[in-house]
Amino acid sequence: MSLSPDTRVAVVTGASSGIGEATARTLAAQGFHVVLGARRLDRLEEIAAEIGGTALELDVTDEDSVDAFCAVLPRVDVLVNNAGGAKGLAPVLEADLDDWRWMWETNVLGTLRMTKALLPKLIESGDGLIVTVTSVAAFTAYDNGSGYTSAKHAQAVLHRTLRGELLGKPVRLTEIAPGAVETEFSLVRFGGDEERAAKVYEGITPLVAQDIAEIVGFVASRPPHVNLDQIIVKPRDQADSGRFHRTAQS
Ligand code: 8X3
Repeated sequence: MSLSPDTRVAVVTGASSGIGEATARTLAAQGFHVVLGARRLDRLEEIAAEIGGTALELDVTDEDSVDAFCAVLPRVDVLVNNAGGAKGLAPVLEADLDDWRWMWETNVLGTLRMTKALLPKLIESGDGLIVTVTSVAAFTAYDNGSGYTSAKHAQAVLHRTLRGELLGKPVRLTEIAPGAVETEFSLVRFGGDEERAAKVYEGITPLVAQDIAEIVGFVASRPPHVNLDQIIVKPRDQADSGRFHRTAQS
């Protein structure tokens, strides 16, 4: 990857759709060279071509994949830890260990792997920024959601810990905790069941990926001394995880 030395580089994980894709587009429009990482390379390449970025295959659950991805980055100014998600909705008694493993691998260890690998470059940039997309599930526990809520709590605590550990270093840290955003999130959670996924957003006006991307863009365009620590963002129709005002559907 050959870039002019003053080109600022933003890395976005999970960039092939949803919040990741919208964030990649927003940061590119702000002048960053965006490196998009995800497993679906075809889709990633299309987006990268449209925004003048670079598409690189990335599986945040795989150490070798993370190493290969990070090795080719000449510099990193912004890291957006967006890869992750939920699988299943089950009481603890019926917890599916494979679903838990997937959620902890993607949300928690994925964020750890990427952050660990890129911290030296973020520090070296002189004004690094790490944005971690957690969830309202990082603040509450809800019935049948323990795999996801525990993973999001852990991911958030990892991110929040860095705020203290990096004091004195030129790196800012922002946690964005969205509520209901209509993306592939629920489709993944319910194993591709479109009807069940659509019900999550029925009768409400959910957030869309662009709403979150614009917040990342705002955060990334603040001057170096301004650190937005935590941003919780929900649809007006949502008071908390699982607590919505829904209008009746005809
Ligand atoms: C997902 C948030 O409110 O849709 O991260 O469960 S919510």
